[in-house]
Amino acid sequence: MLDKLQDALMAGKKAEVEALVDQALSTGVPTRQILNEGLIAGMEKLGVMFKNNEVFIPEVLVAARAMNAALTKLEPYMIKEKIEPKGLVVIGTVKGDLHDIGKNLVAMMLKGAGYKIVDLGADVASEKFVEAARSNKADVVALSALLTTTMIQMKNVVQAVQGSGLGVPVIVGGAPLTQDFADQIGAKGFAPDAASAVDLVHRLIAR
Ligand code: B1M
Repeated sequence: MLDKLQDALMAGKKAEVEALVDQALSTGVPTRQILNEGLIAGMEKLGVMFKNNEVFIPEVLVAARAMNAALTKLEPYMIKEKIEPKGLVVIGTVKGDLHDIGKNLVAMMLKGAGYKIVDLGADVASEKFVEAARSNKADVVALSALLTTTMIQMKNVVQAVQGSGLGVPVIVGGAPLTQDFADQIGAKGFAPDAASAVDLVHRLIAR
């Protein structure tokens, strides 16, 4: 049944995913197993396919929509069974930048990988990132920028987070960015796409 769930998720079949989650719950499959061996495993496979250009943004978006519906169903069980998220990531697009499609995709993939996400949206000032990292006890702060004129804002966020003494790593991504730029501004990592962002967060949190 969990293989079927993976397949339905990867195909973005929301109604089928919801029905399979209900069926798994009603036949006593543990919530953790549904989450790890069905949903997260399916999203991981899709992440690899996305990286290899075997699937594209629309497929990932429909799978993420199915994933969100399944997580909504599982949430009360996860709370009851005290299943902890793998970590908490504060994410947002930097000040002056309204592009949020890539950021949303990264947030969805991270959610799919088992992280709790605090999404601050787009056009977010550095102080907001710091406040959210502090109040949510973030493990990672992730920044997105799509404009050459706004990517420089990332340096302000890195400095603000470093200055706050929270010790939270800041990672960056977005079409105009490079690893060199990330190194120059003191970011703890750069991810060229959403699947790599998940790998990067895994590595940082495992440390
Ligand atoms: Co804008 N825009 N735009 N735009 N726009 C670009 C970015 C541009 C390249 C188009 C062009 O000229 N060819 C250009 C930027 C040029 C530059 O600076 N080098 C541009 C411009 C100039 C502008 C305006 C200034 C236009 C104007 O008004 N004169 C204006 C700026 C507004 C502002 O932000 N203040 C503007 C406005 C807009 C819209 C509002 C119309 C719309 C955004 C809608 C929205 O996001 N809600 C828009 C769009 C859609 C685009 C393009 C066409 C598509 C961007 C996109 O969503 N890509 C874009 C051209 C292009 O890229 N082909 C363009 C799909 C998305 C999934 O990819 O965001 O790269 P991407 O995300 C990837 C990775 O980069 C990475 O993972 C994602 C998934 O793989 N990633 C991360 C992203 N964030 C990450 C964070 C991480 C890790 C990885 O954290 C660790």
